[in-house]
Amino acid sequence: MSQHPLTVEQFLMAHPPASLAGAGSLTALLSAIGLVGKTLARDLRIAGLLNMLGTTGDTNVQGESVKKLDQIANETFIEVLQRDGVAGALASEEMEKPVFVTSPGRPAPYMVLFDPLDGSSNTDVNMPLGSIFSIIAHQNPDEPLGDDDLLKKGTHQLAAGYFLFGPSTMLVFTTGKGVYGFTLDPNVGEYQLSHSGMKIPSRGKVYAVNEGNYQKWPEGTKRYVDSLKTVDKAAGRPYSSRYSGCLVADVHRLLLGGGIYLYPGEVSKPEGKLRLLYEANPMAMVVEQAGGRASTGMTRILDIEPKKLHQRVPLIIGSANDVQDAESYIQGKAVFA
Ligand code: FDP
Repeated sequence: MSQHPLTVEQFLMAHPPASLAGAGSLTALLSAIGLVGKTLARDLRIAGLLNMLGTTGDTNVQGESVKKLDQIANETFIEVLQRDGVAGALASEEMEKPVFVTSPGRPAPYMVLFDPLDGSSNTDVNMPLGSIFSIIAHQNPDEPLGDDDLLKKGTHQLAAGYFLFGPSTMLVFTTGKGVYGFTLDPNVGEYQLSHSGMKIPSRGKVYAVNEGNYQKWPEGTKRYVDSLKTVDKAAGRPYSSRYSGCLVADVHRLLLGGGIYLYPGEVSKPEGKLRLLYEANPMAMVVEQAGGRASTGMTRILDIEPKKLHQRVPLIIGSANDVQDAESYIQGKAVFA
C-alpha cells in the first residue's frame, strides 16, 4: 500500500460519481457524510466518559427504546447534512417523519436515508457499531419534496455505504462503480483508501444469524440453517457461526471473507425486523456492487417497491452462492438431506 493513500475527496476527484447538480455536489455530500462519521467516531471513543451510554427513556417510531447514542447520532446526521445545501430531504430510522431542507435559490438535488446507529444493543458494552446511508436523487429539484419522493426502489440509489466503528473507523461506499473502503487515520483526520475494489467471495464458511429465534422461523429457514451445520468436508461444512448483533459489522466480515447474514422473517412476523430503506437497500447495493447477492429469500431486495418509509423486510445477504442456497430452501426447492 502507498505511504500516502488517497483520501475520499482525492478518490472522488479521480473517480467522479455521476452527479446530478454539476460537478462536485455528490462529492460534497459524501464529504459531509464523512464528517458525520468522524464526529461519531470521536463521540463513541469516549462515550463512557461523557454520560452518553444508556437510554433516553423514549421509544422510537419502531417501538424500540432509544439509546442516548441513537439520539446523538441522529442529531449529528441532521445537523451536518442540513447545513450542507445539497440534501433536500433527510429520513432516519429514528424519526417518524423526514426532515425537508429548504434552501432558497439553491436546488437541493439529493435525499439521504440513514440508520444513524446500527447495532444499538452494542452501545453500552463497547462492541462494534455502524451507521448506514443511502443517497437517492430528487428528480426535479425545482419542485418541493414530499414523503412519497423518498419511496424509491433500491435500484434508484446513486450511492450507499456504511461506517464501521470498530478498532478502527471505516467508511465503505459505492457510487455504482465498485466498492471502496477507507480507514480513518485519526491523527491525520482523514479517511484513506485501504480496501480498493472490494469483492466478496462467491461462497464463504461463515453464517451470521440470531439463532435464538430458531423456533420462530418457517421450516425452509430452519432447514437451511440446519444444513450449514451438517458435516461435509468436501462442501466446506459445517460453517462457523459469527453474530455480532451489528448488521454492519457482520456484513463487513462477509465482504472480506464471504458467507451469509440472515435476519429472516418469522412465522408470526413475516416482514422480519430490518428496515428496507435505511438498512436493507444500502447494504444490498454495497454487497451487489462487490459481486454478492441480497434477497428476502423470495425477491431481490433492490427490486422491492417501497410502500412506506419505515417498511421492514427479511434480509438474506452475502456471498452469491450462499444466498442462492438459502433462497432454494426458503422457496421449498431444496430439501435437507
Ligand atoms: P439493533 O436493533 O441493535 O440496532 O438494525 C437492527 C439490528 O441491530 C442489526 O444491526 C442487528 O444485526 C440486529 O438488529 C440485531 O437484532 P437482534 O438483537 O434481534 O439479533
